[in-house]
Amino acid sequence: MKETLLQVDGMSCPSCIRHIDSALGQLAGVEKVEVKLREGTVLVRHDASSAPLPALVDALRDAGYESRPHAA
Ligand SMILES: [Cu+2]
Repeated sequence: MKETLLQVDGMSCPSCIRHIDSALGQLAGVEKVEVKLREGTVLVRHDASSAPLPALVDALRDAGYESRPHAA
């Protein structure tokens, strides 16, 4: 398992948390999703082989959110 911090654009309200939680949570290989609305970040605990970074980004894009790995 790997932890990836994503910077996600356009998260503005509590329903965004639910959308993002379900978009990522439905992927096989995602174990935990932690949305920080104020920071605009999402911490994802995931299996890097069954749910690699591009799969996370694609799932978020399908849900209407652009994202990228958070700059350290
Ligand atoms: Cu919202």
